[in-house]
Amino acid sequence: STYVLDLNEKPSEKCGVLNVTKITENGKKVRKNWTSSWTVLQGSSLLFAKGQGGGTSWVSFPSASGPFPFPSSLFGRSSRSSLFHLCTRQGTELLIQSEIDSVINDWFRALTETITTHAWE
Ligand code: I3S
Repeated sequence: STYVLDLNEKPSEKCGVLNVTKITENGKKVRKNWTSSWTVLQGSSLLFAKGQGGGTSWVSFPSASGPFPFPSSLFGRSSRSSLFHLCTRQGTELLIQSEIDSVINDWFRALTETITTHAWE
């Protein structure tokens, strides 16, 4: 689904560039397609920019539901390090990765907080 981002609505909690791929969509396994994407965490939505400039649209993953799997569940999912696995209630699973350990650790912390905060919404 597309989410129209109103930047005046609320300041974003976090933004930056991450490598992202879906591994499952609506419960079905899909082929990985790693892309580097401008990513914004706002409220309970995680937004990935598609396209650039005036043509930017946003792919939203609202209602991300925890708990995050333990790192061991990443075994066999990717040869990349510094990544984590995010599941949404809609049955979409993403792998989120950065070359920089501290970057991925910060995102993991921010998303864990978001999921905890919005768990009962
Ligand atoms: O789980 P896989 O199949 O080892 O994932 C790799 C593939 O998705 C590959 O694409 P092709 O199947 O089109 O070759 C990607 O280029 C790789 O990046 C994937 O492996 P990593 O370990 O980077 O997630």
